[in-house]
Amino acid sequence: MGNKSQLYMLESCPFCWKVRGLVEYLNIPYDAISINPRKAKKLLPSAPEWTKTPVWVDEDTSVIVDSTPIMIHIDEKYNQGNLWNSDDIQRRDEWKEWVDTRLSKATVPILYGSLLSAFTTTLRVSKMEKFGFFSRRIYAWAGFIVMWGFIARKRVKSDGRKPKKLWHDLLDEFTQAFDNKPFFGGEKPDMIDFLAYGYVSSISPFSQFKHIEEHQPGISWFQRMKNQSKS
Ligand SMILES: N[C@@H](CCC(=O)N[C@@H](CS)C(=O)NCC(=O)O)C(=O)O
Repeated sequence: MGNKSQLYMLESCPFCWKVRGLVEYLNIPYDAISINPRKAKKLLPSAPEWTKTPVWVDEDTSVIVDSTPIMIHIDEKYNQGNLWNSDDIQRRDEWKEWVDTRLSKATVPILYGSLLSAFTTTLRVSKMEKFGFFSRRIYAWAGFIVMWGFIARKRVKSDGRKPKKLWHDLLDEFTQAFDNKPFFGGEKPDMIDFLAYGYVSSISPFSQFKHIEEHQPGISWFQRMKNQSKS
């Protein structure tokens, strides 16, 4: 018997949600290893060169890092590259870039963009992650100041839009690229759908997801993606 693949991850990490959505859709057996965020540098098999989550350890023990390359690897190895292959490489590559820069940068503003949302998010994250006894409490009570004050506030200010408006604009742009089909990939989702699905689903444990639910074409696509994973 070969080894089972492993995903080193954090529960609240959007990049980990990307990989999880894909492996669940493809029904690949794997062990999810949630790490203590403060111990990533010690616990990740890719450290010290790469100390970010997710890290994928394949059944043949090769270590792959960075969410999109991990997903392309998994698709190639377990799914004959069916999701990443495309008749229009230029469209695919442009949208990969768009999703991994525009959507990836929009998760922090919606989760931490005001003092209140930063507070509720940090409290929830402190419960989701495998912190130690003291660091859980420190994170819950001090983390929101850091996330809001040093990271999110600057991003919201430089964008100029309220986080909800930002997300609605992005979801407009994304769903309009479907050309009246149910998915970016057409009748079936492709890799671009899964990259985007990861970022959107990472917001789903938080109350701010209500802003996403108010975007009709966006949430309809999200539900279709969710149903795909179940079938
Ligand atoms: N480009 C990477 C980004 C991964 C990333 O930034 N992960 C965060 C957690 S959500 C992290 O590990 N941050 C710790 C650090 O930057 O040292 C990917 O797509 O996997």
